[in-house]
Amino acid sequence: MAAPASIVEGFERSLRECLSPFGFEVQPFKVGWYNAVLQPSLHLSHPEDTLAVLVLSAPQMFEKAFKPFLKNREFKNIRDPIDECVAHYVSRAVSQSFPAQKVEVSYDYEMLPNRRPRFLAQTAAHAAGAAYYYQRKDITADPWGNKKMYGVCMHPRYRGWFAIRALLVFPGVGAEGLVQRDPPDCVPSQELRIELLERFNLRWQDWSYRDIVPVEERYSEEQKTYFNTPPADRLKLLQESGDLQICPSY
Ligand code: B12
Repeated sequence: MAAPASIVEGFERSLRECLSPFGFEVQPFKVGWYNAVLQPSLHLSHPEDTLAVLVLSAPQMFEKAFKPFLKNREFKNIRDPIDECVAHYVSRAVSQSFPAQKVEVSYDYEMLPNRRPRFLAQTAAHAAGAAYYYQRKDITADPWGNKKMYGVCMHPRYRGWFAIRALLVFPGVGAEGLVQRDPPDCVPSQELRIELLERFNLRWQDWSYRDIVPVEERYSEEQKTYFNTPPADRLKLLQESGDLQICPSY
């Protein structure tokens, strides 16, 4: 069913109002834009005009959402604290904004039974116009031979200092009024694209791929320390900094 442009704008506005104070960005798009670049086995099984919204985390998410989320909370069966935090804010935004609307929510870390991701976050970011996805095939003469080189998205403001967190699909809501725009190409030269893919694949731990071009905002030192800590030690780090109380039964 085609929804008037004002309804789609209203959906986007309510989500933005719920999520942007916590350091998230939302970007609406049509399922068909995503499906158009993928083989049928990877398609989202909805009509091409169906409204979808991509949720990204900006650098401030750590301070605005994650740290307050941890305070006064006791964890029992904790998985990944960041994943739990994102799921908390996204599901609350969905239930507050759309109490009577069916919304399918997928997170970046969720896998299907065939071990494929539930959605390809980078392809969605590019198709939605949110962040340019630089792939090996965008480079005319690459120097890598048979080596597997993964692609990387660059955000127009945060460059590499962001993550793609969730996909919302609104079954039955048509978004005919949306117009597809290319994401800004902030790494236009071949030399820089080669350097970007090398940094992302060969030394992503030094963070330098995120700064390949000048950036407005980065992760704080505290956030970098958190992500530099092996996942198994992160709970201990949060406890030591006083940000998290662990439930004694854990
Ligand atoms: C599995 C996975 C990994 C695996 C494998 C990586 C891979 N790309 O396959 C491993 C463990 C190695 C990994 C590592 C990392 N990862 Co990882 N990973 C993922 C995950 C969960 C799925 C990626 C995947 O399987 N893709 C499947 C492959 C086949 O897709 P593809 O290569 O893009 O191919 C498709 C496109 O080419 C498309 N296509 C074809 N033609 C066209 C044309 C156009 C125009 C477009 C847009 C698309 C398109 O069709 C192909 C499929 O048929 C995603 C989250 C997600 N849900 O997507 C995060 C993700 C890609 N990882 C991410 C990151 C940051 C990392 C790490 C830096 C570690 C970290 N988390 O900090 C490292 C860096 C890589 C490295 N050097 O090791 C980020 C990337 C963010 C960004 N700016 O791009 C993501 C998006 C997670 C997130 N929450 O933001 N990762």
